[in-house]
Order: sequence, then C-alpha cells, then structure tokens
Amino acid sequence: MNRRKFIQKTALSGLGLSVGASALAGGLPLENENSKLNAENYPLVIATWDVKPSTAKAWETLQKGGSALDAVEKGCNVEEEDPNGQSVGYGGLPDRDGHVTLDACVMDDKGGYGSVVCMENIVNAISVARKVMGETPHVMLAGKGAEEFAVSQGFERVNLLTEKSRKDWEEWKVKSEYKPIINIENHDTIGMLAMDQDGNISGGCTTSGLAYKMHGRVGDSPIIGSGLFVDNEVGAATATGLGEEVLKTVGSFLIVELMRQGRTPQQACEEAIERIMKKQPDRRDFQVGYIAVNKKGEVGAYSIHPGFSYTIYQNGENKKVEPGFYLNK
Ligand code: SD4
Repeated sequence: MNRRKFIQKTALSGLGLSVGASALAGGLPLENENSKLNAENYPLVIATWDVKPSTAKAWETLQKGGSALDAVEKGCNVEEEDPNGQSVGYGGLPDRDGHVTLDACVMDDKGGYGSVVCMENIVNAISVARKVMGETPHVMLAGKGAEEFAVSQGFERVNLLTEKSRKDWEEWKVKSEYKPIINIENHDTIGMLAMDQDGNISGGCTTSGLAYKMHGRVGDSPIIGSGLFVDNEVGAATATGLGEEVLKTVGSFLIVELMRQGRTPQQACEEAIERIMKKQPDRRDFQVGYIAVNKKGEVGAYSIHPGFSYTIYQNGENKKVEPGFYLNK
C-alpha cells in the first residue's frame, strides 16, 4: 500500500465514513454514491475484447508507477503493433480502396483530450493522439496533417497493410459486398480504461475502423463522447462495434452522464444500448459493446449481441469476462 492510500484508508476508517474523490481534493460537493472512491478496487485496467497481453502491459505500467494515461497508451500499443490484430494498427484491414486508415484518441484525468482521425502509415495512432493532446493547441488532427505531425514528432512511416490483410481485401473485392460483420471484424479494436493507485482515470481507444469502409470514413473511436469519455469526477466509458450507431447516440458521454445521475456502470451501459435499439427496434445486423468504470472502481459492460467480451485486470488477476447482452431479452 502506498503512503497516500494508507493515509486515505486510515482517515476513512477513523472517521467511520467514506469520503469522495472531490471531497478529498477539497473541491466540488459529492454527486452520489458512484463518485465515492473505494481503494479496494483499484488500480484497475479494463479493455474491450479479449486482450490480455494489452491489459497486462497496462497493469505492469501502473505497477511501475506510471500514470493511468501511460497505462492505456502502453496497453493499446500492444494491439497496435500486433500484425494479427486485423482491426487496429499494423495489419488492420484496409478501406475499400486498400488504405489502412487509423482512428485513435486519449482522454486523461484532467479532462485533456487528443485524437487522430483517418491517419495512414503510422503504427501507434494512440501515441500520436497523446502528442496531439500534449504538444499542440488542438484536440484533433486528420489525415495527412496527422501523419505529418506524427513524423515531426519522431514517429516512423510504415506500410500498415500486411500481406494477409492485402489478400483478405483482394478476396473481398471479388464481391465488394459491404456489410458490418457482427463481432468478427471487431475483435481487436481496443478501448481501454485505467484507474491508477490514487483512483485517477484515463482512457484510450484505437482502431483501423470497420473493414472495407469508404475511404475517408471516420468512426466513433476517435470522437470525444462517442468512442470514449472520461470524467475523473464520475467515471469513464468506451465503445466498440458499429461506430455509426455509437456516434448517433454519443454513447460514452451518455454512460458517464448516467453514472453522474446515479446509475451504476452496468445500468448505464444497458441504458446506452437500449437507447440505440429503441430507435431502430427491427435492426439486428450490427453489434455495439460498451464498458464503463465509476469512481469506486466498479465496472459494467453490455452489448447488443452475444460474443462481446472484455478483459479486466484487477487485484492482480487478468481475466476475460463475457457480459450480458440485449438480444437476450
Ligand atoms: C468503428 N467502433 O470504427 C469502430 C470499430 C470497432 O471493434 O470498434 N471495431 O466503428
């Protein structure tokens, strides 16, 4: 136990009550139960899909004293660099014209945000997004501008289209039939939330987006409030699946705001999925999955279809979990 945690715990038990994050910081009044810290639950790392090597890297980063932001960056880099992950970074499936275009963003515990959209030729899009946050007066860079900025920051240009992804694309072109494939295309896009040992939360999201999308298409993943939202007073959420549906409902922001109003992370994820499904009750052909964490270090997750999973590293254990889903109802 570090010194700060020890002092917090001692103070809490001495008073016989629990004290919220903002109260500890001497700041705003507490909103509700969700915003109370519970030091038993963190540090923690949670990420979309079965990505144990990534959550392990993030956990290790936290253990070495890294921030939650360091943890999500390093954790997501693992997936970005893996050529077998076909929906993120190097080896990602291309758009219809054969370009691998990346979307990524980060948000930190101070409300900082950085993002790159439709960027080509750079493996670690999330690290470029972090540089946008830290090194520019902007929050989002797109396309060529993002790539040039990355190169100016020392990132190397790399051809992201691997032989395998090129072959898959050539095969796809025979029919050129575009339809979202539930789960299959989506197994490695990664949205990750981390809580450090002081209970501060950051998040990141990185993807090559939907396979065979139109050139120039941007999904939810790099868009603040849609693919990711962090409010260190309340919690955080991130999304995976058909980005268009997440964008239309500003899903991650919605989840954080629902938690602010008192929903648990689980209730908030379920309500965000219900919001999507209510608008188009007859559609069954796409997947969306959300994960969320509140200030207490409680987590929630929910998706439309079965097949979605998340990975959580907490209390020294790294495990895959299959949450509930809407079409069960
Ligand atoms: C997108 N949401 O670009 C991303 C894709 C994704 O798992 O999450 N795949 O729409």
